[in-house]
Amino acid sequence: MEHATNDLQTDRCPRSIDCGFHTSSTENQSRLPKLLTLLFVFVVASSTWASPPNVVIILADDQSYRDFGFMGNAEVHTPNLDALAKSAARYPNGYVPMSVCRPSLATILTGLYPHQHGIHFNHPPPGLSAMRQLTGEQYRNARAITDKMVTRVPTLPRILAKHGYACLQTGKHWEGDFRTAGFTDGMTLAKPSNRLSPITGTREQVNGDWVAHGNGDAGLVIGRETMQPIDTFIEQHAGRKPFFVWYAPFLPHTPFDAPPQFHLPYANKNVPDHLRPYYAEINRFDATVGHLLSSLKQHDVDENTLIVFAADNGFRPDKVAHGRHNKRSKLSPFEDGLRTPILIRQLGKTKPAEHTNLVGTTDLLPTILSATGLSNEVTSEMPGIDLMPSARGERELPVRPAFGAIYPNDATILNSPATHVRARWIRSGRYKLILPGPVKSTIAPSLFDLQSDSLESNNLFSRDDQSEIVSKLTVLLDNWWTL
Ligand SMILES: [Ca+2]
Repeated sequence: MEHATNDLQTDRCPRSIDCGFHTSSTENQSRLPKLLTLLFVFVVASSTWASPPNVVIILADDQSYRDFGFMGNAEVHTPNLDALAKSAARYPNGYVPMSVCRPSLATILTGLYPHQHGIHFNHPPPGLSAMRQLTGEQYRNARAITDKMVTRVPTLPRILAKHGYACLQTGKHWEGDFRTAGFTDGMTLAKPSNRLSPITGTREQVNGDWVAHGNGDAGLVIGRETMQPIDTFIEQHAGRKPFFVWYAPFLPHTPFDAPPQFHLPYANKNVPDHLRPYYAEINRFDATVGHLLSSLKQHDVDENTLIVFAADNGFRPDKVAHGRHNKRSKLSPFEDGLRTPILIRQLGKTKPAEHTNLVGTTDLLPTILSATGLSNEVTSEMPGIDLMPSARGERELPVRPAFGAIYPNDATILNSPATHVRARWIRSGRYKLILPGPVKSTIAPSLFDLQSDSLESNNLFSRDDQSEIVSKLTVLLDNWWTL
């Protein structure tokens, strides 16, 4: 783990209080006048009570909304996530705007839709296949151009760091070095790691040069091989300085190589073969969530830590090629790609309850800034809302549609999201409309009634009796973003 040289060194805790915390003892206190002791206790207690919460974002990488125990899946083994959900404000109808890693993660970092932050692709021009022909230096340069896009807009870690938070990046991170997005500490360095592997994000070009694929390089071992950087970071800052942990492990993402113990819960269950490796990887991810929550408890910060959970996009294995996503999940406009449960928990503040109105990952940044007392950093460009009033049980969620757009994995040119769009989608209430174009694709104009057809198998788009709904949703979609 590296530490940014421009890290804010200032401790938010006033020096006098900080000294008191670390040097006070029963013997010393007994020599103090009683009034001074009481004053001291009062000041320390007030400081502890008023200290801003730590923030931990836990992100599943490639997991369908329906592959969690708490979302009703009786086969998949997710005891730690289920326990977290039970104690959290639960939003089962959450959406990401685009069903692939980089644009979705950039939305969580910025609170903006991909057409706003501009990072609507995983790979910059000329695209991944063509980039494999480049030398290592050429590849690095091609990626570096888009690494800088995230510096053009406010980001959650940059805002939190400005207000005195230590901000740790681990796992998936597509925006180059962790410092680019504003983290003060991190694992991803935008350079090849020490071995070739998907789980080090390091691969070999056609000419033999090693390159960082771009999805997190050395940071991708978090969860898969170690949790030490997070444990060390929590230990370093717990009770001393507010901290933010970005935990976005390369899990349950392929490669599906979970050790045997993560297959055991499925040994006697009737799980289809194509789901078993994926379910084992989910169990493995779940165990790391348990580790992280235990670490917070062990350092006595679980009470003053806001935990936010979501998936960056959905995934469901192809029935033949088990390591590949099927056509209706990742990169698609269907529920298995776009929908995710969202969990929000701050013990003593939020209430365990389910909120079924639609929410999105665009809401996470305003929510976290609200919980940390920094709502004044929310800009008028950010479309999301603060979910904390609903999470605290103070207010019902407003009824809103969810929107997004589907783009190809590769960008052909930069700063032109509209020319890449394969389809736009809207969910409003029980209905979902998908409108293809302008880029030619196999996506058909579609209208689904998700209340009666959760698997989106019955396309109502051409039915005469549905034309009014299609018109209404088209207007809403055009008002959201006209191409
Ligand atoms: Ca992903």
